[in-house]
Amino acid sequence: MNIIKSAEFITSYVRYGEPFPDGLPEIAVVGRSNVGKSSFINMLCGVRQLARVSNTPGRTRLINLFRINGDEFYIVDLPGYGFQAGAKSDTKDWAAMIEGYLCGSPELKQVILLADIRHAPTEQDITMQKYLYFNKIPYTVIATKSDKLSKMRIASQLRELDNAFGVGIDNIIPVSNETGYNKDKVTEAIFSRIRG
Ligand SMILES: Nc1nc2c(ncn2[C@@H]2O[C@H](COP(=O)(O)OP(=O)(O)O)[C@@H](O)[C@H]2O)c(=O)[nH]1
Ligand SMILES: [Mg+2]
Repeated sequence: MNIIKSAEFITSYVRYGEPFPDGLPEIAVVGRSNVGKSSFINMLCGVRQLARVSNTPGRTRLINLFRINGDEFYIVDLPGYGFQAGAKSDTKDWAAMIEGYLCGSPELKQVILLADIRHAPTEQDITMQKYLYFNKIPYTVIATKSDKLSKMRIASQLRELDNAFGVGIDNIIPVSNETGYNKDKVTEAIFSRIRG
């Protein structure tokens, strides 16, 4: 059965230096600050406070590692981008850290790129998507906060996101981290990468 039965916070890293222990497959979550990364991980794992849901954007500048189903795979929570309060050098450090991980990890199976369904993607979202595409890193676009829109608005915003990302509308999954909408679909997508 493709189901997340247990999830455990392992540790945080200031930078990606060497591969994570045990060589488990990895699923990484990226997106701008406040898009709902922590909430998404909590929703997916069914644990309310697993990843700290922060109300202060930009606070989480660490790579957080979660181990799923005992020793089946890792979820890697990458620091969010797009927070302007930091110094320029912070942005550079951030890029080096993320790129170091995305191109350096031998076990990375899939990146989950989160976008807020209510807004057009930012320049950084597009940069990230292109980076994944050109580096041939498998990725899925997931649109958070769908509970804030009507069914009709969800459909039109998905078209909008597809226009910007160009991944095909069927490849963007709308979710709600509040209600758990499409949790099954996302879980399937993850397990098909881990076990497929
Ligand atoms: N309504 C709604 N709020 C959400 C959803 N996902 C996240 N949020 C809220 O958005 C804010 C930022 O979420 P967080 O998970 O900390 O984002 P992160 O910075 O990407 O880790 C919090 O106030 C969350 O409660 C969602 O799917 N629906
Ligand atoms: Mg977070």
